[in-house]
Amino acid sequence: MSHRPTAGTEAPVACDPDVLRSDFPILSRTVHGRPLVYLDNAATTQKPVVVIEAEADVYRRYNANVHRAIHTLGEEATAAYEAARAKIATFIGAPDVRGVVFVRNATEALNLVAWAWGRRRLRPGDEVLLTPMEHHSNLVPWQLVAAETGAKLRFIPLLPGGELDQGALARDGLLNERTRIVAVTHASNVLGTITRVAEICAAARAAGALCVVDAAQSVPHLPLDVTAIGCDFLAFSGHKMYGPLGIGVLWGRPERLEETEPFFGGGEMILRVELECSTWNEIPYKFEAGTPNVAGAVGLAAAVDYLRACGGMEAIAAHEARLTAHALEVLRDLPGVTVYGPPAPRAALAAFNVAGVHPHDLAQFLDRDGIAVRAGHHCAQPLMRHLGVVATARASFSLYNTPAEIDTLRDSILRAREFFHA
Ligand code: 7TS
Repeated sequence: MSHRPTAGTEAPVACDPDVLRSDFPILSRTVHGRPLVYLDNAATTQKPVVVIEAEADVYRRYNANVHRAIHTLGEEATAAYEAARAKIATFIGAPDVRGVVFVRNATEALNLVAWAWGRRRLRPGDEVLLTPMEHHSNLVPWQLVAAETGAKLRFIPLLPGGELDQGALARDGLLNERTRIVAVTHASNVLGTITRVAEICAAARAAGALCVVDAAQSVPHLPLDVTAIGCDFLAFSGHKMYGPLGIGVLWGRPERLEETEPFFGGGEMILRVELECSTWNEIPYKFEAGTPNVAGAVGLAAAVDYLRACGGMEAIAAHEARLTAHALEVLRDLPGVTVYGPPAPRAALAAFNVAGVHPHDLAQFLDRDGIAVRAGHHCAQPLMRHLGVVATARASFSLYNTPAEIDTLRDSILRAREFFHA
């Protein structure tokens, strides 16, 4: 009997990487003659065969444009696309499927909010509250919109250990009558800091501000419920949660989406078009101009099924918490290694530096051993400056990683230290 979970399996299985690994064809390849140790999951995760097949199946059996065709293929494609939307709504605890807008990725979702809501509504003197640990995709769009509108960016400070100083919201008057938007990451892609977003959203709402959550690093790893969080908008990418590249989600509270103007104009987002003006389709279609990534959405729905079949997000989070604890212990024990970020609870990643070895050199050395980590500024340059470094290495984990892989990483780092005479 196969222990491999299949999409839609009713009885959940525990998240056991030794069993699940065989669902990921890429994990059996070698790199430079070594078994691949893939520890760059915060950049993108690998895809289980059920996701690859679900996407291919669209092209094999029912590829057609959606919401346009009367023919059978068109109807099947539309049904699968809308079923994917409903599945994702359930997965993130959204009571109303109309809140799920398909986009390309978290970056597009955040830009949509910044441009379509922010640019239209922000006025000179209004404030947008962010954190210094935002990924550039939840920072640069707000900089652009602030420059256009005269709004001001302010930042919730970090504590020395890497936690967010949420007390500063009230204590330092950061959240005040001028605050229109609070946009924060749920989980930092560098520090691993988990933000207490429900608390921030409650405070933002009480102050009359909108709350935007960048959930790119939390949706793939933690149980998450938009209703419990109480945000207005939430953004994430399919490719970081075992789904295809090029599909992502903006979830919006339906009343917020209703009041938001479209971002792109084009096919399917309209109700009626005159030569001089148009009216808009209902949400979420108002935000889905042009032919969408149908196969991507269907693949993402298969990824959601797969996460459930792997035991669900509680089991996955527990497995990844054990892995992260092991990694932190192992890395902190190594001579000359600095690990960044707070203690648990934290996201399933560890950014670190090895004294005397540039992170790019380290990543290249590790790659020769078949180990994939990321090195660089992780699209968080202000955070690098805050940490006083130009770059770090980062190992990031997922449901298919094992403690043995972290031990392989440790051994390779030790060899790198010798090689570089560090
Ligand atoms: N927000 C966070 C917190 C992220 O970590 C990332 C990507 C994004 C937004 C943007 O996601 P995208 O899918 O739109 O590109 N983070 C990373 C990373 O840490 N390494 O590569 C991409």
